[in-house]
Amino acid sequence: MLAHNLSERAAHYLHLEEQFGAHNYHPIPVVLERGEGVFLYDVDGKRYYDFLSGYSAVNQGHCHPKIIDALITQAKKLTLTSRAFHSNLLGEYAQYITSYFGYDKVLPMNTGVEGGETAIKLARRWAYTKKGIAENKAKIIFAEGNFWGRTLAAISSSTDPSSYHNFGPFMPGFELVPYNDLVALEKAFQDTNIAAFMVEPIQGEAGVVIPADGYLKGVRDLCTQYNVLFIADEIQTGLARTGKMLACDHDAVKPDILILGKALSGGTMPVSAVLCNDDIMMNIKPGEHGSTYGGNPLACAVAMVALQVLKDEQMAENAEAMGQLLRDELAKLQSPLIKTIRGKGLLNAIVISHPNPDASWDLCLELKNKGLLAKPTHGDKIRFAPPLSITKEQILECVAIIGKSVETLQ
Ligand code: IF1
Repeated sequence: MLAHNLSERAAHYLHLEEQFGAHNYHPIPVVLERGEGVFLYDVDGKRYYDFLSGYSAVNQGHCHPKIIDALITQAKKLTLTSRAFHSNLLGEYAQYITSYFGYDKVLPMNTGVEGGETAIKLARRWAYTKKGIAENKAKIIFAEGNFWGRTLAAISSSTDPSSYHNFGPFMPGFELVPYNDLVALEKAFQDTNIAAFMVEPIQGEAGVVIPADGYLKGVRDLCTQYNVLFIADEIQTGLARTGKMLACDHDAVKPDILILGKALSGGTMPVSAVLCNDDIMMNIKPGEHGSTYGGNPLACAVAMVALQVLKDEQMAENAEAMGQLLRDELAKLQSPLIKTIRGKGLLNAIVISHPNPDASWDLCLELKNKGLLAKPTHGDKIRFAPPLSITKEQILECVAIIGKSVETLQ
């Protein structure tokens, strides 16, 4: 069943996708062909505000000129050497990013989930070689409601059946505690075989779930006290999205292992990175971990510019200010349809209150008709996460679109 009120051109592309592509997504019925800054344009030239930003991979705005220039320039020169040989850019990038975030070393990967897998392998290896946990006994703790990707290890820690059902058997050595619960975490740390606690500073997929002030500080202190590694998954919350360069910065805590992805390339190609100090990183020896594309010169060139743009254009500060404005203006709508407004910086979500279970989907269709693209997550929540370059006038225009759309639904 294809979506209604689509143009011939759009329907044509949808049919192709429907017939020849796996049905592993249920997209909003819109066919996009161009992006620029905060805007996306469909195949008929209609303009939309992008309120998803590629799940926070496009923090710098679509096709940022400086990032694209870096991509094109390097692509004409050298794209991939493999790690069988050195490249000039890997060393330059490694120095740049480790100095940017304050860690001894970086292990470059591609997708976010590869970053998570790498962080877990580093933590297990540290547990055996440094903490003295018996071989194959190391445990990693995750928070209920976590999401860190789609690999078999990632879904082994999931509490969402749509992520793990009928994909078993699962990875052993993973345990769960409630999110935002320091008492439960300390109880779990009584087990001397715990290698690490891997956690998102704000749970994105769960619907922008923000822990209590001080939670991350509590995690940091407990991990230090019990000699457990604090792994922060900042793949979605990092890189200025929540109003600070890292979401951990809100609590002024420094994780032992930092995982970055998504906007690390400004939405141009998969680039992820795992940062930590030598006492953790140097336990993996040559030939014990890697990837074909990890640390490729093209990714290094793009990532350095993507990171520099965040600072040069003060995107964290803008995310802080524009996020506050967005939440304040949404509250002024006083719509009975909007039960909750929550977020930090420009990672926000509304929770819809309506008897019709399809209300959040219908609202996203209405938003699309009025020129704003967003998508529900977990039923009644709609994530509002535009690129961090958005201006005050654009925020106000988007709130007007949201206001008109909720009125239509009411
Ligand atoms: C999908 C969700 C978001 C992530 C965090 C690691 C990864 C992700 C905090 C893995 C990826 C993406 C995956 C994509 C949709 C999107 C998503 F809805 F799935 F959960 F953003 F919230 N850590 N999130 O959010 O990074 O391997 O994808 O590069 O799988 O549908 P990846």
